[in-house]
Amino acid sequence: MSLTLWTNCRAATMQPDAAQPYGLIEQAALVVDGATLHWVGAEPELPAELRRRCTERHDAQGALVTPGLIDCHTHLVYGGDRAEEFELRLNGASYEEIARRGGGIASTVRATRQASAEELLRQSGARLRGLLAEGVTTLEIKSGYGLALAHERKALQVARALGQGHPVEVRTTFLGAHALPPEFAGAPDAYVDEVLRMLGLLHGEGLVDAVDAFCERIAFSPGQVERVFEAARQLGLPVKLHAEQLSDSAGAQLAARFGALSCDHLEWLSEAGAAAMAAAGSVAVLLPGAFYFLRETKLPPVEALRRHRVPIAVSTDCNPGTSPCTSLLLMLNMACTLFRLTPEEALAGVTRHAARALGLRDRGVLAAGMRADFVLWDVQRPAQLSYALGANPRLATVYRGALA
Ligand code: DI6
Ligand code: FE
Repeated sequence: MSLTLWTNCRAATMQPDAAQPYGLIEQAALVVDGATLHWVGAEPELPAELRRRCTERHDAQGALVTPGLIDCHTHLVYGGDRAEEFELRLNGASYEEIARRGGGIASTVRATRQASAEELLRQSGARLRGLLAEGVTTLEIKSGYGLALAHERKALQVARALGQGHPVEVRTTFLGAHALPPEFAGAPDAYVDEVLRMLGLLHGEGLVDAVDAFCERIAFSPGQVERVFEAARQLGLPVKLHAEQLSDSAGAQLAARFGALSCDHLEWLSEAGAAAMAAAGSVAVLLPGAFYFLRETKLPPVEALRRHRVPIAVSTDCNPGTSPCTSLLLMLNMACTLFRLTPEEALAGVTRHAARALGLRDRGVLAAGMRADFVLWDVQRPAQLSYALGANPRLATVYRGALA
């Protein structure tokens, strides 16, 4: 067994219930065994016998170490962009108006269908590398811009290929119920039938880790979402939901009934919705990039989430229409400035709670037995990660035990 020792660092372990904020350990040492953390603690407490067994040693030169960042909600794989729509909005059109006129998601669906797998891989790879440059080691990628079997398959295959070609673990989510494709205009229930058929086939091909839907006036009704969730349950797949982004449809309560991993957006979440999420153990994924980009004014009910002890995650929502963003560090800042999360809550939101939002129990904190995914930062204190706008103090990423 070959062990690797990292010393001369401060570690924000993000361990819950730790005595120090951020689970901070001064003068920390980490011992890595293959792809797993074997020991994490204060260096003076490192057993001499364990130190002797470390055949490889790294001096972190005073860096701050955090768990690898986890971006738990992205639509990273899509064709084209929506800069033109951005311009329209700045000339007075609203997001909902553009969507009703066949723009919005529908225009990205056209571009995504036109793009070959190679082209999608190229365009999405550039975005992925933006995230990796800031220390992301796990990310979720949703389909939902194909909206037809061949194109949903293509997007999910590209997502898998991105994971294979980069030092990152990609979790795929089938979001067939994202928007109504033109072929099914006026026939949403028939499209939901098609969503169920696609889900069965794509799951059979090993392309689906979870199932999501967009529950909204401009998308799918709670009744339609429920059919998708029933199908997911039959297949043993976890669900999550784009809920209460533009209005309150009680999507959170619906998702909670299916034990959802997370409910995402949540600007219009009610007290009852927060209570239902708490009872179901669902994570609240806040997406400040979309809030900012749409210039929303209705804030997610952070106080209610805290009161109900709903874990809060933070993510980019990387997508062409409402959050063309490949910076999770910027989202930390926005979660603090716009939503008033504390820097500690924000960092937990892209580590421990983001892992939970993906149903992953082997990462998101630095502790023995967890995956050896961690980031070395050139900062003194963890709050600097959410404080700066546009800085990238990452020094190095260790992914599954190896320098990435
Ligand atoms: N909510 C969003 O913010 C994105 N999808 C969703 O369900 C927007 C997608 C887009 O406009 O392309
Ligand atoms: Fe989204």
